[in-house]
Amino acid sequence: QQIQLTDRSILSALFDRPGEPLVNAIGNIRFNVPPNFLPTTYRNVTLENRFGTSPQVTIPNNTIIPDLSLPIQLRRNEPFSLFIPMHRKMAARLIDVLVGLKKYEDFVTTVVYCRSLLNPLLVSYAYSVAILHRNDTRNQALPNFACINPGRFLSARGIAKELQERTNAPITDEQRVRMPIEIPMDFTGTDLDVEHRVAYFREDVGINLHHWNWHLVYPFEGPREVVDKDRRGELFFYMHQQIIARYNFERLSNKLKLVQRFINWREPIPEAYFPKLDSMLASRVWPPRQAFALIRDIARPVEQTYIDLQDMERWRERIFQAIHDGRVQNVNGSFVPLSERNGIDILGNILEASDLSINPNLYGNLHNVGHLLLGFIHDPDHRHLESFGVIGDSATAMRDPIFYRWHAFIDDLFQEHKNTLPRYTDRHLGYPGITIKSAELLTNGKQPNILNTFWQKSDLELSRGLDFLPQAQIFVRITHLQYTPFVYRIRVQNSGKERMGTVRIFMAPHFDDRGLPMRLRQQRGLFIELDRFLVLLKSGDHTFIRNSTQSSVTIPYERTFRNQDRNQATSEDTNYCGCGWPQHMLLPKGTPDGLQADLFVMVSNYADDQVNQRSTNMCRDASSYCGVRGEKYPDRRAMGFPFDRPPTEGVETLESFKQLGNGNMFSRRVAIFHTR
Ligand code: CUO
Repeated sequence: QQIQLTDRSILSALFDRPGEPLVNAIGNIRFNVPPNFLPTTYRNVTLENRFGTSPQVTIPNNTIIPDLSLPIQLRRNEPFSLFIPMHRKMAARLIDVLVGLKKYEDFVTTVVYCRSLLNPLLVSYAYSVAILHRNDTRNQALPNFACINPGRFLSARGIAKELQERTNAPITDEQRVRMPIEIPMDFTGTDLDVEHRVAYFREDVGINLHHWNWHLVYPFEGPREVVDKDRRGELFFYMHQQIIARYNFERLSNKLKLVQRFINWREPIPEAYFPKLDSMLASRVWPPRQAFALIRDIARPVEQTYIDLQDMERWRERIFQAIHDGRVQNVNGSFVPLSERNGIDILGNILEASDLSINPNLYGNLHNVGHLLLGFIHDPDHRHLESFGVIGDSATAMRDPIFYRWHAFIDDLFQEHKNTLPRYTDRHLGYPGITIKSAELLTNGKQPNILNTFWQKSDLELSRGLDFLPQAQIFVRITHLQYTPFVYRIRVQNSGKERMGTVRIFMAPHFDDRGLPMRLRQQRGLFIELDRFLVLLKSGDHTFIRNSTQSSVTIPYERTFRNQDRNQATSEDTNYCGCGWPQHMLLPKGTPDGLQADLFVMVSNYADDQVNQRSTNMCRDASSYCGVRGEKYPDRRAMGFPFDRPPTEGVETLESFKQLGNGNMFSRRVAIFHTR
């Protein structure tokens, strides 16, 4: 059966089994391609009979492929990282080509060509970015990346070995692949390493998927229309700030100290990390980092990467200077103020750095290069022929404790800027006439304001990602944190006329790592956003009920653990958007005797929140951390409002903070219980 190039199933098939050659019928489609599309080894191979019944697509012999001479230089079995400047250029070029192709058919044929001849990690990245950003493909489903590239999320070699062993077991083929392969929770370490207590968070598949997807939606390189999104620099700040806040909440749930910023770059790093991941694509084991490793200058001819720690120190000084001056210098030498409105956005692009950096020569590439220095800590001059560690790839970076220490340092720079801004007053915080009478958290049949977490097992189906294994379904079973869904019940009084309000819900730990109640100055950095939504406020009293599963920071559970069997694809696939915090990780773990936390609810004045735009996008359920694809960020306030700035002089506690405004802010103590 012949299918047309325009057949949508081709887009999805091209993600499958990225390490297998085209002649193997990828994603059950046979690709009949011109000889120049194939590596020399396969040029004379005819399509095998075993794929005889699969649909076939033919790519004409005279197909013209755009100039890919740069990205094709990355060999197929080499690791790929966006943090390596040379790789970054290759990716930018490939994205440029794929997004720039006007005709849909040309796009597809070019991807088929890339799929066959270019580095599969580079291709799956650039191809995903292109799908998200082309007008003719932006509604196409992106597959769950953990399912097509399990090596970066799970121990893939362990899975392959387990399957192999089962080949000789006295069970049927059907049973063999259907029996889920259980991945133990503690597969990377023991609690002898205190940091391992929060490994379940760092190694969570959903959290790592969120981070990978976020960086796909907000690439820092590529054509202008791909990079230049509304408030992308600010979102870089906010999304990562929230990761640190959430991680700290998790640490307090496990009796660990708060994250220590990584500021003294010339001191050994006590935290070790042994990822136990292996990339089947790049045929390597991800290198570990020993305890007390030291970062050194990088000089690696293989990636043409040369970085001195001194450069980093200079960039840091210049950025601090600019923050304290309240202005940055652009390439023409003129000054641009770091204003209340968009200073944080300018700074985000400078720090990351993205292509939008106002002056890359002056301010460098601090955050990205940090990932690189840490990633090559075990082999800075390539004498051992080793590649980067997990911190060097956005799909794996969050597994390593150093990720949080590095980002806590980056966040500290952003806070340095926030400290220079005027404090919020009644005028910003209040909503005259609107009073919150009460706010409660209700879990079915339980005492109010008590939340519960527990361990849950879920399955992922990996047949699309395990190269050269049988085409049957393969399930792995993983154990992850989960919470019992709850509702917010919020009573609001409107003593004026009908209007709109934005409900903002946050939560923070009540006690610090010494067991003392937190001052707001410290606590404000630990507030995690739980939800944000609009309400219509008619005159009088209202009770709003909102489900925790509706949260504006999360994507539904099914998007993390969705069955990836192509035959069971649902219509939800067509507007699948992967960016968003996983629903199962909405709450921190808590403790067996109940972790004390402060719930904060605010109704802010919609007149100050409103963004004028007509919204059509279906892909908006995680807008707090991910924005809305193709639209402006749907909230005009500074991200993290009202906790993004330090409180005014004299306001020391959350209690006194909520006295500002006019009763439109509310807080109460809640507790999170964890059951084993
Ligand atoms: Cu997301 Cu450092 O930016 O990993």
